Amino acid sequence: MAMATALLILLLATPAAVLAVDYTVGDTSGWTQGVDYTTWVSGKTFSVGDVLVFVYGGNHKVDEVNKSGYDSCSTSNPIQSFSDGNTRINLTTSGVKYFTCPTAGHCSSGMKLAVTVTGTPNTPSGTPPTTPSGTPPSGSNTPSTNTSPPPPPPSNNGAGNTNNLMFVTISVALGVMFAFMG
Ligand SMILES: [Cu+2]
Repeated sequence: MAMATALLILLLATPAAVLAVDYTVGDTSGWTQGVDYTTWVSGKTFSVGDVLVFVYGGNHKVDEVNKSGYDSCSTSNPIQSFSDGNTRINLTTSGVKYFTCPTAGHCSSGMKLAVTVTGTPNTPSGTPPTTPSGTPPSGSNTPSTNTSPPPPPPSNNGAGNTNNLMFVTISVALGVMFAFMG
């Protein structure tokens, strides 16, 4: 029973883990100039466990900055700096995360991103987890009007006794089945 419960919990927990979302910043445009990242962010919900993926060419970089760095497009004090062209930022904490491109003029022309991360991991919306049902599948109930099987004849032969018991059991099962159908 403990095993079954563990399996059930695993099954219920798995979809939540799968729902962690990778967000490619700017979608197909990627991390570049000429994309309005305020528009890109709007309508999206970012949760702890999600990932921001920055895809960009060699003349761009990704700096994670604080709010003042974001507001002023300052490149002097980044929290983290990346230039590998394919940067995955794991959103591990809630709060607002700020990113800019430190290449001269890029941030001030709009290459900046502010993402609000909510504290709870993504859960399926509108679909509450299914609870295990206590009722057995229909049709498994045996009719209560059946006569109980006759006791097997006593026998000193162990093998014969087992065979008789099997025969009686099968006969009764068939009888019950036909009675039930007919
Ligand atoms: Cu840039």
